[in-house]
Amino acid sequence: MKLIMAVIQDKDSNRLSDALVKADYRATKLASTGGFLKAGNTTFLIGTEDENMEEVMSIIKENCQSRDQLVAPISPMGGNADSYVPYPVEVQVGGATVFVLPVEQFEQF
Ligand code: 2BA
Ligand code: 2BA
Repeated sequence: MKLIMAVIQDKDSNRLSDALVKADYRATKLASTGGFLKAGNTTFLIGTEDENMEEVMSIIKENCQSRDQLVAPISPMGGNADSYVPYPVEVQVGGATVFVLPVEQFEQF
């Protein structure tokens, strides 16, 4: 068994959970925050058997898209003025950042 941890954009989270339920996969959604943008994102935990990995990965790929996002300039107040960027910078936020972990034990009580 594997545990898939997928960090995705909030905009894709309903679509992904609907697709997972439709394909009969179980998942847990956690509200999370990106360390860089400091904006909300969604982390999915999906526990599933090894043989389903490929299908789950393609469901994630199909339902999550990458987007460009503007990062607002950070005020130099109290910080280092040398690193101050006075204009918004665009970064590409990926559709999904996925980690796969082996599951040692799975119980439901
Ligand atoms: P349980 O199987 O006891 O699961 C309770 C909660 O535990 C789930 O909430 C989910 O957040 C998490 N969970 C369970 N299995 C998981 C896994 N393999 N990976 C990640 N998280 C897992 P919900 O998703 O709201 O489900 C509530 C109850 O609805 C479930 O109780 C189950 O009896 C039923 N259920 C969930 N998904 C289903 C599906 N695709 N088809 C039929 N029944 C489903
Ligand atoms: P954030 O940390 O808010 O990052 C959003 C996007 O900003 C990233 O997209 C990347 O394009 C850019 N970025 C992040 N850190 C950067 C840095 N130090 N310098 C320059 N640009 C940077 P993604 O790479 O697609 O990541 C989307 C979200 O996935 C991240 O949101 C974070 O929550 C999570 N993530 C990505 N890589 C991770 C990792 N190795 N471990 C844990 N979480 C990760």
